[in-house]
Amino acid sequence: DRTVRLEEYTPFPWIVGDVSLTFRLHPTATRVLSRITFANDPAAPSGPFFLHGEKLNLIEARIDGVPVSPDITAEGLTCDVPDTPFVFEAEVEIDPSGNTALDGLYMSGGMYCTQCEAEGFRKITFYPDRPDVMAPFNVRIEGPEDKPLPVMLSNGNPGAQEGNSAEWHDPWPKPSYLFALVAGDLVAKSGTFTTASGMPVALNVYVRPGDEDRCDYALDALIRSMRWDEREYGREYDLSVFSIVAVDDFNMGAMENKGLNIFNSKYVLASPDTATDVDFEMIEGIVAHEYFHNWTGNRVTCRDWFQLCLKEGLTVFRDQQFSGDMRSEPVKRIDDVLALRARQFREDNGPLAHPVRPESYIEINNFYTATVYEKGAEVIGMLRRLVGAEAYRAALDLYFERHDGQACTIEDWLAVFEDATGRDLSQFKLWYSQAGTPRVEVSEDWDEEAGRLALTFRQHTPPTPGQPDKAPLVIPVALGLLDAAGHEIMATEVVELTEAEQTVEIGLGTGGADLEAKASRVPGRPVPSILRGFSAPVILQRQTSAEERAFLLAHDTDPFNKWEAGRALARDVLVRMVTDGAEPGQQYLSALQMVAKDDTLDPAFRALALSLPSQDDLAQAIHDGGATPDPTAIWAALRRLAEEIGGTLEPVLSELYDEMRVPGPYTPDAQSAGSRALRGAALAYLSRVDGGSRAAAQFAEAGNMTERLGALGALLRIGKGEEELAAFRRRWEGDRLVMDKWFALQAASASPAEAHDVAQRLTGDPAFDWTNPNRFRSVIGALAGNPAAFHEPEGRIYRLVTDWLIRLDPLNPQTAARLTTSFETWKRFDADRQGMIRENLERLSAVEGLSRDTSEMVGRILA
Ligand code: DPP
Ligand code: ZN
Repeated sequence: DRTVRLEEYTPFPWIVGDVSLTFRLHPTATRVLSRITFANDPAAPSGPFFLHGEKLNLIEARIDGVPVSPDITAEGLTCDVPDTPFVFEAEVEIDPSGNTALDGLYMSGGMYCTQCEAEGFRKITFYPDRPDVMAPFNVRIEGPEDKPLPVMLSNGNPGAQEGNSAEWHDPWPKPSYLFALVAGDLVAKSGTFTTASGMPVALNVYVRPGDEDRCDYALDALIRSMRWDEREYGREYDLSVFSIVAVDDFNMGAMENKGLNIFNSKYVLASPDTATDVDFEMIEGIVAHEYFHNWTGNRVTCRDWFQLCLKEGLTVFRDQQFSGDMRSEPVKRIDDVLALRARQFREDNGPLAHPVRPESYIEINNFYTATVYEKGAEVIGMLRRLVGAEAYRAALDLYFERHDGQACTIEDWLAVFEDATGRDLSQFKLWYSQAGTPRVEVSEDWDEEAGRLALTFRQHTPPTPGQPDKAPLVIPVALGLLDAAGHEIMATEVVELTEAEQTVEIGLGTGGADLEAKASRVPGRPVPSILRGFSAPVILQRQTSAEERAFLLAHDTDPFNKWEAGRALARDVLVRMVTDGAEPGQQYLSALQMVAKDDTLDPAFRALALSLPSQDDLAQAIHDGGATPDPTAIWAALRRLAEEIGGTLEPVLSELYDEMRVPGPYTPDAQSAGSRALRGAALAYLSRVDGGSRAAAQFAEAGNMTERLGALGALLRIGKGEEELAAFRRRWEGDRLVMDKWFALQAASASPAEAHDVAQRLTGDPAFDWTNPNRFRSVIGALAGNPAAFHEPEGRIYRLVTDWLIRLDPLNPQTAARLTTSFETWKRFDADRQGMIRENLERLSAVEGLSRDTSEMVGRILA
């Protein structure tokens, strides 16, 4: 049993003084020479001297200069060491070319690069590869003799760079997971930044030659992030250089290595012709995220991997704040909630549910999840809402002051808030240990005579694996009140739920209630707007009429709840269409039309209001309602409703389509992107009824990728676009990132009937380079993420996805394991589908030599 448990944490018995590494690069036989000083840590319990190390060929080890013969297992090395401080040296040989797992030192497109989080450093050399061991690093890189490498980088500040070698010194103590090395034929797009205290910083975005003209946006986003962190959090950068490197083969999005961030090229490279508005926005957010880690993650790091949310939840929260500031805050909030529901609620409601701070794991790479990241960010948002913006900032100042240079826990984090605010957070802490999405049921009681509205909240969190019983949580509920004429009579107030059941009284100018309406009103029952801004990551359950939803959609002053009302209307309509064969009602269509036409609303907001709930959302809603969702029926209902909207709203949509055209050269700013999003939404509906004429014309004329891809998607969804697909391919054949879109769009829009053919065609395409994670995800991930295709009734896509996971697992366990989550909702579906899925999961789990990553995931999904 390799289960690692939070309660079993023990500190490392030695203090690492400093670390010197020399890399003699060679594609198949790189030598790594290490020199590490160790001294007993008097504060830690003693234990055997163990260094992690995997797949290392040990050439020689020495202690204080004397050769030693350590015991070596698949996991690391042990040996006898003196009681006094000593120097450990090792020379190991590793094979970067043979490293297909993309973890440790590997090669991507001829360049050397690394990924060490969470436990990749142990594949580079023997080391206490755990985040609570922090040390300054000196690195020397020697290029291959026969083929000098123009660029050789590591963390920190540059030292001597001569001939075929480069030295780097990182003065800031760091854990090994933040180590990075990059070497290859790269070119930089450079800039400078002067910190608030006047320190100049050289900025570089390194890419492969030919990609130089696609770096401007990432560089600009970096500069804005640096400025923002100074202004909003008082955090300055701390080295003379900061670099970002784009790498084509990368398991994750990006990595915050100290001073040398390494990115999946998808999140760096962008030009109007090759990247969409969504790509630009993602690049801005991820550049910011990795930069913000410099303080929340690097200067203050995690004691152990159970504390992952300490850096990730906080850093996601910070990047969300940043993007909200750079763009539209309400639109960003809606986008974040959509993503939270799509990924985290889904996770929380299935076999993979786990707390924001998990208590055990077999493979830590399996816990880089939506729960740790996105729910982790929601928990920070709630904390900020509860203590207020000023106290939040004061607590953060204290956090940095108290814990700079330390490896911390959630207890340290909460203590800072308790000390800064005097608040007791013991009940709030349950958010970190209790899995599952709380349901909050609201009922209301209106007393016309007394002028009082009583809202009764009942909270309940359903059982999750290993946690049958749940305690009540602290839930901040932001509330507002509208009168019957739609005027706001009480602006947003936050009430704190702490009990299983709690009643809040709102007086309408009567005095003595918990909350008071402040403005005068027209007579009649007022309408509450509950959970404004999505003030807590819960499922609000409230019996309301379609009339009231339409009323809130029309009048709510809170943009989130305004959107939410429309979304709920659409969901109700669709659920009834699927389960009772109902027709889309006029009420919904008129409400939608009103929002679409309302030019006082931000186009980006209107685009979101026009979008329909996802297939997956509807499956969950139907399942919650006690029925078995039929994925094909859901797909058909969505198509039917889209046709109805296209037909009924044709005049409005067609006007919008013309009106939202963005003139002039493309710019990725939020306002233009919002107009294009609304125009794209209009086009998608119109294509349902115009035979695709507008989309075909738009495709032919498009001057940017957003419009080109939007048009192509609209065509594919109505079963057209064959010529356009071919033209797109001819134009972009040589461009990996654009070809990923070509693959993904087809996989994502395949209908149940086409799914098998499309899957065969795409996986048989010579350009399906499945060993590249982005390409694998753009085909297999996109098919599995298209519920209509994935669940086609004959189970052929289940089989195909499983076959590909079996093929990928021995090469790249991390990416294979990640994609098993496609199956996490399997218990929602009918017996036939469950049977077919079970068969495939069992087949996967029976594979001989299956990775630890994938077997842990399959085991949990089947449990
Ligand atoms: N620590 C990385 C990140 O989230 C993992 N990919 O930024
Ligand atoms: Zn992160």
